[in-house]
Amino acid sequence: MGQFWTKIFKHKDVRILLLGLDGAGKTTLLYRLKLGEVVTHIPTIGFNVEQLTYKNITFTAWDIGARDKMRPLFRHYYKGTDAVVMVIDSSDRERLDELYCDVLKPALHAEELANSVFLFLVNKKDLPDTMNKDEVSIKLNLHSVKHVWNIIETSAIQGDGLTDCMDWLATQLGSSSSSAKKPTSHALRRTSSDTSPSHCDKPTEIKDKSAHKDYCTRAYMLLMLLHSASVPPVLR
Ligand code: G3D
Ligand code: MG
Repeated sequence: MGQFWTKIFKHKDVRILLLGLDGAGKTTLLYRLKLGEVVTHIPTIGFNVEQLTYKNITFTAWDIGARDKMRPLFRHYYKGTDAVVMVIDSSDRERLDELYCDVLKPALHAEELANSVFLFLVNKKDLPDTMNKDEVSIKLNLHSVKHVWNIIETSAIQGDGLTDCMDWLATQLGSSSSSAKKPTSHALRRTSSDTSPSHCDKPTEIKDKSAHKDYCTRAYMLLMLLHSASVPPVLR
């Protein structure tokens, strides 16, 4: 019986890359998955790497330190990655823009990650007044992502949502090698403004807000002009 199942479900090794801003909960997540407990640690300098086995799959998870000086080094860890797990602090609305420009956009445009699946974790959901997955999807414009992707709300501290994460990864990566999947032309498509990470277009939702503000300013100025034109010069 044991041999039968081993033959049916061949053992697989997959490589997972944990990305996100510093403080999002990557290291907490890694050790919660590995050891089933929260480990007190200092901010990651360099990287942590751990292996965990789930449903006949050995996940080698790389957790890369994400302080801003480290971020240009992320790309050195891209090669051979089957899944990117992007950890997002749901209590930190202020830094979504930074996450998009420094971490998400470079990863989505990297040729080495064109065949990788992306799992977005909306972490720290145990805290009050946090963003939910719909808000994060809209703000990061995830619906335009051409990779296979999913978004799950988690609490690395309490362990909520982590089984769903592992199940989704096991389903995506377990059956056939993700590196056997053909890259989509969309995943590799670049526009001229995309070629340099220093030219970061904000996500649509954030862009729309500034466009709206611009529109309001122009409308207000036009009204003022019309108003001043309609007042007889003698009264001005
Ligand atoms: P990083 O590896 O992405 O840089 P860490 O992030 O794992 O070091 O976590 C940064 C801080 O966030 C840690 O707190 C950690 O305990 C906390 N944290 C991680 N995940 C969660 C979560 O799901 N819920 C809550 N409430 N906190 C979380 P400290 O205080 O050690 O800085
Ligand atoms: Mg860390």
